[in-house]
Amino acid sequence: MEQQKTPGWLDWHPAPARPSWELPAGAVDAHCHVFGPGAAFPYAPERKYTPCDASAEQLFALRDHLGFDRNVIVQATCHGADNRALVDALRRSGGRARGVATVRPGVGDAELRELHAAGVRGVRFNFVRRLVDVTPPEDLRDVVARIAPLGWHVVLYFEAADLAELREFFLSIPVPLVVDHLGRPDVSKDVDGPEFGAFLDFLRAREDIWCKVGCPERLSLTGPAALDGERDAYRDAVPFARRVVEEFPDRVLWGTDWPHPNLKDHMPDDGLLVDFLPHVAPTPELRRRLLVDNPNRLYWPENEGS
Ligand code: 0GY
Repeated sequence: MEQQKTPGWLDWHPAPARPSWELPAGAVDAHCHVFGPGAAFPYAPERKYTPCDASAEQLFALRDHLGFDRNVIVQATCHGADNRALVDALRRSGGRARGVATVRPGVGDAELRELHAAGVRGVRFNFVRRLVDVTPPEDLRDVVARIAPLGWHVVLYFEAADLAELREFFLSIPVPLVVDHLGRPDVSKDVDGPEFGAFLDFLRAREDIWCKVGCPERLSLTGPAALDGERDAYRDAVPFARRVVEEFPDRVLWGTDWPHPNLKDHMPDDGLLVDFLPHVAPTPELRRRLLVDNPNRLYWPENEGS
């Protein structure tokens, strides 16, 4: 049976611009998703939204159009812990995509080995209540114990206001951590204020905490939207991302977040999102680390030094 999209759902941009600058060779889109297609990979019964389809082929066409070499595909909550669409996309990528899965406590070693063989290198723990029923930390510790021997990391999705409560648990996780979307700061607040200061302190607490600095379209309150040729979009989000890139240049990652689940206001042009990047990583050196060196070190370490 066809699954109806959530009312008001915004579909991904059908004709993104080509970026106005050329990405460095080996650039990785380190945060993107596939949705279904629902007819082949039905959305999970426990999902909080039903998206439009966004297939692996469509993701790889965008990759080529924007000038990326590789993708890191993150399991979206609309697929729950059913990683079949993700695994299918990884297998179709010919080694040019790695994945971050969602698994349940008690996941078996055989399933983890199969995910690893497909290219999964991490699991995502989501603390955003509009997206998931949050799993208690003690159950997540069980997952960490199972993935640690595989050399995987944990991707954390949380909102800034929840960091104080979660910080101790996060710092007790004995594998590398990757924070989604700058820890979702409230960008109407001061970049030098206590809330973002607490986030920077968290990043300083361990040298194996990485941070994704994309998604200005989710964080910005002022716009303007990355549409119709706008090359100076989302100005209010810039200082937050730039602060992290400049202090932690060797552990930042960037991704398009295509196909942009749950945007309410507008659907950005992905080419213009790439054009936004030099605002947060202003030099070619910073951009090379952000787009090439860092994601390759984390997701394709076997290529290091080759
Ligand atoms: C993102 C952000 C969101 C959704 C998901 O897995 C998801 O459903 O990640 C969101 O709604 O903020 O990273 O795509």
